[in-house]
Parts: sequence; C-alpha cells; structure tokens
Amino acid sequence: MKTRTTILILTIATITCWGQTNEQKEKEDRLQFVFDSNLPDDLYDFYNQEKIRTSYKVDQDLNPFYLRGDFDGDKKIDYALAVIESTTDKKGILIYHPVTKKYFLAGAGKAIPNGHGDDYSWMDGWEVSDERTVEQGVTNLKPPKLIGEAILIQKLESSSGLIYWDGKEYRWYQQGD
Ligand SMILES: [Ca+2]
Repeated sequence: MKTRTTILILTIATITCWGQTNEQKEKEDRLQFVFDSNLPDDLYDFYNQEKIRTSYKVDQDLNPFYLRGDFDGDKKIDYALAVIESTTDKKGILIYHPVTKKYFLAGAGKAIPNGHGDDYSWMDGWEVSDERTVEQGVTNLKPPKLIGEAILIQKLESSSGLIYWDGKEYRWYQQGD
C-alpha cells in the first residue's frame, strides 16, 4: 500500500513536471536567478512586479548586472538594472528611483534623447561615472551639467557615452567615438 502511494505520488510529480511549459520554466529560472543574486530589497521588490518581470529579463551577460548610485541627485540611492526586452530581445537599462517608485528605460525598446537607438546590444561594459564635470565629447553638443551621478556606458576599446538625468528624463551624451 505504501509503495503504491509512493508510485502514485511520483507519477503525479512526473506528469506535473512534463506539463510545465518552457516559458514557465524560463520564468522560474529568471526568478530564481534574481532571488539567488541577493538583490537589494528595493530593487528586488521593483523587479518582482508582474508587469516588470514579464516584460524584461535581467541581462545576465553583463557584469555587474545592476548599478547603485544617486542618478537623480536627490541624495537617495537609485538603481540601474541591465535588462532585455522579452518580446524583442533588445538590450538596455532600467533605472529605478525608489523614493518616487518611478522607472525609466534607456534602450530595451526605448530610445533616449541624443542616444544610440533603442537597442544596446553593443554595450559590453558600464559603471557609475566618477566624473562631476563632463568634458566636451566628440559631437558638437555642449556637455551637460550633471545633477546626479551619470552612468558610463562602454563598448570596450571603442565608444563610450554617459546616461544622465536632466531633471525630467534620462539623456545620452556621447563621449568617445
Ligand atoms: Ca536618487
């Protein structure tokens, strides 16, 4: 009797397992990854919202895959998460302001002003910039006065640019070409 129950349970477990679609599996893997990564609470809660986590995958190819800084200059920590838009596979950055709970996209389907289109697949490095004053870049555009910390985006040994907050939105400033 005991054996029969065990077999029954195992069979049900196997069927349940087979019934799981790839999509579900992928979603669970994604969640597990985020869970395992020890994301800061604010960022975890943000990413774990249904509409966010179903729309954007975390870009696990980028190291680190998230940055912490005061991007809007209010002296409170903000986050930038490397993401891939699920429907298009376009890469980019999701910037989150925990104080206002607002988020902003750069790439991953959204082109920001003066930027590099809506897909940052070329991006292979990023960091919080330590520049307080931005030097003249390779275009004629005047360097912005930074309100908060800027995010330096790099295509290694090639081009770089800054993503910075202008008080209303995030914009791009091209540095090297
Ligand atoms: Ca801030």
